[in-house]
Amino acid sequence: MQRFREGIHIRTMKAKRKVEEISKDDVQAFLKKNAFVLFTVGAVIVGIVLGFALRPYKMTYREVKYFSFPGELLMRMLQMLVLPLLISSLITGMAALDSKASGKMGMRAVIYYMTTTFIAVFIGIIIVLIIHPGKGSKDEFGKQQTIEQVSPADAFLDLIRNMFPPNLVQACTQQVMTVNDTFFNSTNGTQEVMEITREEVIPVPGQVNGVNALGLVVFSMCFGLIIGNMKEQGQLLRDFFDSLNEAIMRLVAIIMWYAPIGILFLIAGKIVEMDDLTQMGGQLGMYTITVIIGLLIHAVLILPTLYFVITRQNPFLFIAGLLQALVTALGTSSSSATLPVTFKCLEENNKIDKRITRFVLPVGATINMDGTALYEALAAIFIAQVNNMEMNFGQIITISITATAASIGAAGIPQAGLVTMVIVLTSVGLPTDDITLIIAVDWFLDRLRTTTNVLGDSIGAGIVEFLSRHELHSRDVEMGNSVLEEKERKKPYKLISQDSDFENDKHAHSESNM
Ligand code: 7O9
Repeated sequence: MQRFREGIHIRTMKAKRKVEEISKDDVQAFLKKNAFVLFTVGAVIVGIVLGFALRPYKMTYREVKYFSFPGELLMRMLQMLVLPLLISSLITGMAALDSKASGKMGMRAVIYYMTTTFIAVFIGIIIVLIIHPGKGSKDEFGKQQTIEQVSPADAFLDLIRNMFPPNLVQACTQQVMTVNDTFFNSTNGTQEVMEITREEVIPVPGQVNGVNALGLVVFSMCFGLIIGNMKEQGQLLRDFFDSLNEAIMRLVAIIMWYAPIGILFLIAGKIVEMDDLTQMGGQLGMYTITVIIGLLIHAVLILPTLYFVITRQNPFLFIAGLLQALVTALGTSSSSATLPVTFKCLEENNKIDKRITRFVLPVGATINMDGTALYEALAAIFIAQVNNMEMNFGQIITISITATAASIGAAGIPQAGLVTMVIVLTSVGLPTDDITLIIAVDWFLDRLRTTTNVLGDSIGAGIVEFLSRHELHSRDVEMGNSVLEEKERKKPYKLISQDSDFENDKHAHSESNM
């Protein structure tokens, strides 16, 4: 008996030492593996501290611009990669699937986008009605500028026009935007001296700078689908775009080393530049808080719950893998510039199948903007509250539909930020000039909604992968084992390994209890 007890004692001591050793190694491995993430998160903190520390020095605008130059460089590098990445990933993503599988997957993605966007709008409306940040009058705000009117019909037609770019090279740099022009209408044009009788404002096609993402997405998807069905004849093109995609992803890996520095300066520069916080009136402050709460509910409660309910995996482990992308979104306030980092995080940290990310992420970055939808609906009702206008049920429904449409169409509507807001307001007869009331805090809220947008796209990729696992698997079997091998090399989800640790712990306990 005595010996038996000693034996147990020695065994537990050994086990304890082993646990200690493992945890030490684990910490080191953890640090090594997560150095990137720690750098990036550290960059945000240092950026905020540095920004506030430099505020008392009252830098001039020129100095601030020089100061945030390293951040500007990061933006330029990321944007440099977006175009080739978007095109190559969509083409290879579509080519890797047969039309039936891609149709099914596309359906799932679209259903996910629609559901989450509607939920986001709903949260925005509920939260702004509950908190009611627009109490009081408009006099609290300073004087207003006027906002140019836009015709919703023209914006909608531009959206459709942008889907079909007549010149693909131009689509990489410009979008069409219909502008109003004055047209002199003469009744008797045949006479030599024209008599001007009537002045009419007519829409004429114009161009504005900016990537026509929608046009490129439509083209790349069709092109990918075609070369996917071309059998041997399409092999060359498939290999070409596959290789292009791989090369761009390697460039992303290099640029990500620079990302923490860039993000630090982007954030610090913005904090130095911003207006005095104390000037922000009570209503505007309440409005900011309302938006933050709405976005938080969507990002921390709704999306993770949806992920958990569908995949039965820990959503917060999934989000932890995305941290770098989320921080980049916060720093750049552009979900398209974040796209390269989102790809890297999902494919490498979360082990999402490449066929899914290549197909779901670019489309998501273009049409799925939960944060933007939530924001536009919330802002419209806030403006109604500031004007002491009661919105009836019908008007609220109108706002939710236009806000959803605005978030879907944003990438296809030129100069979307303002234009979509104007459309939402005009749809229910709210004064559009009041957009200037909220412009003061827009730069800040833009960052938060961009983070929500990126999170929505990424969780979408996770959910679509889970729902499409059977099709992906049968495709693997069909294509032989080359892809399968790669898949098997994948580490299992962290949750699973944690579960098994838990199992081991349980065994250890039951053993020592014996
Ligand atoms: C936010 F697919 C890509 F990556 F190539 C792509 C390129 C450009 C995707 C989208 C775009 C694009 O132009 N997007 C766009 C987004 C254009 C105008 C407005 C917005 C809305 O932006 C969000 C917001 O303001 O709420 C946010 N800043 O997610 O980037």
